[in-house]
Amino acid sequence: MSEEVKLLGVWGSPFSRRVELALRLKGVPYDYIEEDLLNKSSLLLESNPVCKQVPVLIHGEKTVVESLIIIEYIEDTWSTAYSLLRKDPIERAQARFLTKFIDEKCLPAVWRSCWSQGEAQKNFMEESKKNLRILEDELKGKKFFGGESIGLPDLAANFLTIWTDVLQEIAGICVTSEEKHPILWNWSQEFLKCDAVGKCTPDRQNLLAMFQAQKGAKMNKSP
Ligand SMILES: N[C@@H](CCC(=O)N[C@@H](CS)C(=O)NCC(=O)O)C(=O)O
Repeated sequence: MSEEVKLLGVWGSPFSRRVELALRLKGVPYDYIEEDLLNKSSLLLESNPVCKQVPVLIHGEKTVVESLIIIEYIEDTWSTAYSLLRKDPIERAQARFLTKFIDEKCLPAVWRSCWSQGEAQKNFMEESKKNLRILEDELKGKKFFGGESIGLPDLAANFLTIWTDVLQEIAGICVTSEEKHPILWNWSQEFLKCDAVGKCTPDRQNLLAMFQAQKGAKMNKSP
C-alpha cells in the first residue's frame, strides 16, 4: 500500500498553495490539514520544530519542510507523467536559479513594497522594478517560466498573481500591472487559467479581508 500524504497548510499562504499545486499537477492524492497559526497544532510543532511554519509535508513516517524543498521532494518521489523540472541538468540548474531569484529577491521586495512606507517603500519599489524587469526578459517568447508547461519557477512565482494584486490594493501602490509588465501579466493570466491553479488560489475577497485585518501586524515585517 502506498504511504499516506498529508499537507499541513494555511489557505492564504502562497507557500502552502505552491506545494498543493505541485501535488495536484503531479496527481498525488493527499489529505490537506488547515493549521491555525495563532494556535499551532502539536502535529505542526512536532513536525517542524525548527521553523514552526507551514507548509509541512508528511509522507508516511517522513516529514519534509520548506515549500521549495517539499516541491523538489515531490518531483523526486513521484515520477508521474507531469514533470516540474526538465531532464537536462543545465536546464534544471537554470530553473533552480530562477526559482531562488523569485523566492529570495522578487517576492520579498514586492512584499516589503506593500508593507512599508516612505523612503523604505521607495527603495523596495525600485528593487521590485529591477527584479520584475528581469522576470519579463526571462519570459520573452515563453508561455511559462518552465516553457510550455508550469514548472518549479512558476510555482515559486504564484505570489505574483492574486497575492500581489490584493496587497497592492491595500497599500494603494502599483508595483506591477498589465501596463508596466505586459509579459508578466500574460504569464499570470495563463497561469490562473490552469485548472489546478484555480483550485490552489484563494478567493480574492477572502484574501483581501485577511490581509486588511493583518495590516498593522505585517507593516515593516518580512514575508
Ligand atoms: N520559506 C518558507 C516560508 C513559510 C512561511 O513563511 N510560512 C508562514 C505562513 S505564510 C508561517 O507558517 N508562519 C507562521 C510563523 O512564522 O509563526 C517556505 O517556503 O516554506
